[in-house]
Amino acid sequence: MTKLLILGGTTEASLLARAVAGQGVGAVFSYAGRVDAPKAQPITTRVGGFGGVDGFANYIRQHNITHVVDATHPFAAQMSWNAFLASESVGVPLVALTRPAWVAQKGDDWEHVADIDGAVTALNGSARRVLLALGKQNVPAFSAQPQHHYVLRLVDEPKVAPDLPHHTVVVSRGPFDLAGDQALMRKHRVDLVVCKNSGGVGAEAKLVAARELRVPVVMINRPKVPPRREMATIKAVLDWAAI
Ligand code: 3Y8
Ligand code: NAP
Repeated sequence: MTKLLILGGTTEASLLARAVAGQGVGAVFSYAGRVDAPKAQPITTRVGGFGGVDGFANYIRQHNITHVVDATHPFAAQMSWNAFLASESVGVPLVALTRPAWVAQKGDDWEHVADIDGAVTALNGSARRVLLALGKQNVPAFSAQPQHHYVLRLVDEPKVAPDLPHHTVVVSRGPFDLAGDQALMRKHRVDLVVCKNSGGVGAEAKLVAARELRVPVVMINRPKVPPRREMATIKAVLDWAAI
């Protein structure tokens, strides 16, 4: 009896959940619980951590999971490593539903950095107007560069005011579109974008807007993920799980 566990939090994960719903197979969608009101899914949904590798292994045993689909964001590396190690130890097959990294195109002005610290260092120098599209967890690191005016795009209204002397909070959840991101960057006179190389379409609009407005981008490269089987399409995942 097939029972899928989908590790979610991305556009692709939601599309997979929609494709699986109504197919007569067991399926559970999992969120970390990072935002106040995660998007509703058409299948059973759980919210919150599993409790590390052991917690994950116990979960898939206790809930008779037969297939794990890691459809988390490319930067959710800890979750991906935990799921990979736990699934291996329990002997349950796992695939990752991934999306290719973005590649700079003609007209792009990108500086690649290895991680958040690299992005902070890249902001050395005189005051700029920086669109920080990284979510709330990564904002504190930028207090090391207080000279800039930051436009902080966040999913939820911050409970505590960000520790940045000059900032504007924009509460907005993606997926984002070009017109909206062009308007945002014009309204706030953004002259630098800092973002993660997330790939996919839900966060891409700011890169197209930056290209058109000739705004440079500090692009944070992806962290290392486990050597798991990866698939790029929902059909490939459904075929793999024989759904
Ligand atoms: C809780 C669940 C769907 C999924 C939609 C995608 C697209 C819109 C773009 C910018 C970049 C950012 C951020 C972003 C995008 C999609 C996708 C994506 C980037 C939700 C969601 C959850 C999260 C968690 C959140 C992080 C944050 C990252 C905001 C739902 C809306 C910056 C990543 O406030 C916080 O603490 C936010 C935390 C993890 C990165 C971070 O490290 O802070 N995502 N985002 C998931 C959970 O609890 O398990 O409500 O939909 C999902 C989506 N966010 O079904 O349509 O596919 O990636 N999410 C980044 O890419 O850089 C915004 O602003 O331009
Ligand atoms: P992370 O750093 O890789 O994971 C930290 C811990 O959060 C994990 O060890 C696990 O806790 C828990 N966790 C993460 N994803 C989970 C999930 N889908 N279901 C249950 N528990 C989960 O993760 P993150 O970067 O904070 O991402 C959290 C969520 O936001 C994920 O769903 C991810 O897809 C989504 N997201 C992240 C980003 C991003 O930029 N990181 C962007 C868009 C969406 P335990 O160890 O207790 O099991």
